[in-house]
Amino acid sequence: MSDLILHHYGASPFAEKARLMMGLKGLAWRSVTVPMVLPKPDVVALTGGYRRTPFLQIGADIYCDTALMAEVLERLSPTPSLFPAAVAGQARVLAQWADTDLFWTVLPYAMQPPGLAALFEGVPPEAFKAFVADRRAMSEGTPRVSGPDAGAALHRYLDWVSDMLRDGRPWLLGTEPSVADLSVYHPLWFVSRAGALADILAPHELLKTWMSRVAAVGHGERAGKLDGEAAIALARSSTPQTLQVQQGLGFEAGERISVTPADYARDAVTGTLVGLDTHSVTLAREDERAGRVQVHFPRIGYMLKKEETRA
Ligand SMILES: N[C@@H](CCC(=O)N[C@@H](CS)C(=O)NCC(=O)O)C(=O)O
Repeated sequence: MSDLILHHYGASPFAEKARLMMGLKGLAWRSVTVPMVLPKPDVVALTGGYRRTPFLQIGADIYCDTALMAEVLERLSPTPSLFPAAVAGQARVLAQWADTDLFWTVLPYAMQPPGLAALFEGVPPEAFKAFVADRRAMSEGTPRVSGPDAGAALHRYLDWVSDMLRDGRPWLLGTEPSVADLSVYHPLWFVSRAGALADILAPHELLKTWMSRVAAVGHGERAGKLDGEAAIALARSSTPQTLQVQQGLGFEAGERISVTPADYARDAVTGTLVGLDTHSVTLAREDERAGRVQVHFPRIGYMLKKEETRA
């Protein structure tokens, strides 16, 4: 039975990136389908409040954000690598651009009326309304980009990515696939599902061939399904790993800390600091349902704050 449990839903682009990471490494994993909108009680029992999709569970350890998941999977299963040595730096930089700028260009582009009609085909109107309200609340305070502005940027971004492929290389950074391919792919996969708006991809033959190559990476082996309750029970019966807090990074082991995404869905997770280095931060928390769980975040993109210790 696989120890890797992916909490995700089918239509999530970042979840598609995570599924492809499993595919690239040929990993077996179990699947928990999470709701697309709040409330997410089973998610929160495990994460302590982080609501974004996907996250990875290994026993009582919960890994948030696909950037961290990539590093964790790489450690567990080094080959084939998501960060081939010759292009590791470029792969991380390109992946970060795709997960932020490209993704936040694609979203307002694909969420224009013809895209929404295709993406939400067959979804009851109440569920659609709930989705719109949920995402509005989730992205409160983040600047809104208009559809036409996003379309203009996307045209340029598609040219940029196509330019990378013009010398006939199979993957964006050369002869081997890397995390960059999966990160650039997932927003474009979302565009490809946006009905008539997917026509923006049409002139880009090299890009489309590359997209088929990435899609063929597949999702690894789906080794079964769990419901949220079973995943929580599994966390409860597991012991989290032992970690260290590196000195000199501004926080001490045992302090009560909150971790909040710096960009959107800014829900804070509060717990006891048990792990910290320049790569990641880990909080331990006691949950009524899940028991003692450790929630891990990448250090980049997450804000740490000392909280008052509870009396
Ligand atoms: N930086 C995060 C971004 C994840 C993200 O934004 N996921 C979207 C779905 S594609 C999300 O969480 N939407 C709200 C939700 O699912 O509740 C990552 O790499 O995992």
